Amino acid sequence: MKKILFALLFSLVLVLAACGGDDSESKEADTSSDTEQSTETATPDPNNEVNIVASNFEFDKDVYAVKAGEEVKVSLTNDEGMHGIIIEGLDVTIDGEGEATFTPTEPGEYKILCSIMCGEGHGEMVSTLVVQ
Ligand SMILES: [Cu+2]
Repeated sequence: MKKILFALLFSLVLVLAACGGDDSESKEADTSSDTEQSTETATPDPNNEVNIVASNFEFDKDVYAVKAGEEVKVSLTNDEGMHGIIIEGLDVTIDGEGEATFTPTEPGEYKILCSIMCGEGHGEMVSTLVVQ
């Protein structure tokens, strides 16, 4: 009889331990999303040769930076799927893979969006071009 009681207690401990494990997993997921947000705000050094690589459904960087008053060459490569770019406010469009050149004059932040309806994640394809 004692053996059965011990077995019951032991299985109860196992169930409690399993619940505790689930809690710590969800906490880990929260902290990883925090670190993602902090990298989004960092602005890289300006480079007027911008190579953007698109995949399903994001561009390879959250922020690209260029210098104002100098010619900028943007190229787009599709690593996965079929995407294009529109840079809002700068009249720059690349549909599919290709290049475009332009000279930004106004410093500021411009949105880079996907120009091709590529699927479910299309609306999430947003990056920023910082003109310094
Ligand atoms: Cu798209």
